[in-house]
Amino acid sequence: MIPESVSSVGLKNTSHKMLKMSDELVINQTRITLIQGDITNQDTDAIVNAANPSLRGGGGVDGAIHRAGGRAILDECTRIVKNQGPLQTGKAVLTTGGNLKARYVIHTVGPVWHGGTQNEAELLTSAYQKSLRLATTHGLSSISFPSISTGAYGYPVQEAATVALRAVALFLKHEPTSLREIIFVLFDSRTYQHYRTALEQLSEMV
Ligand code: AR6
Repeated sequence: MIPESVSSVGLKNTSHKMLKMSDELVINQTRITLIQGDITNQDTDAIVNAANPSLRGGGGVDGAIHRAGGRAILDECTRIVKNQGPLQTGKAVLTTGGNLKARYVIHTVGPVWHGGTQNEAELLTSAYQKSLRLATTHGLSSISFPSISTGAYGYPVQEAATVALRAVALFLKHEPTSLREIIFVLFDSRTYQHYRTALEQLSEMV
């Protein structure tokens, strides 16, 4: 279920400039792009990690980021959890990118899928928007996202793609940002296709 705040209604009647393209959408001065690939190879200012509250690393994209980025990321994550406790679902924190091409990693925790009964769409929206706010606070111009929650956390990809892209579109419509480039790096072709369909639907709505 999509919450009212990210429903299509929120994106209509806009005077902001939006351009429609196949796997990109420009909202105001920021381009959203979809690609298939491995996020650890991205050279955007930040890449986003689909972490868990312990910030100790794990499987999936989290494991790949810690392996490629090295010990400096884990050390900073450990300090953060020591100071402020486990990272709550829907929140985000920033660390160094260590050995990655990206200067920073933004760690966020998406919701575990419980059939849509536990505010999953709101929490997923929050994970994306808190990450975008943090990037803006640091004056970053580019960021890459994975498909948060759709691996180990079990969020159905079709629904997650719609929520993710609407969350980003609403952020760009309503909040000033230093970001000019937002790239979704989708690991497999099935996930990429679902995001493409969701982007096309979003483009028709705006
Ligand atoms: N680049 C881009 N996407 C990737 C990569 C990669 N290198 N590797 C995997 N994916 P998941 P979640 C995709 O499970 O569902 C971890 O153990 C993957 O195919 O990484 O939010 C954490 O520690 C899928 O499409 O994240 C947490 O405990 C997407 O990334 C838990 O998993 C997300 O899958 C978080 O689960």
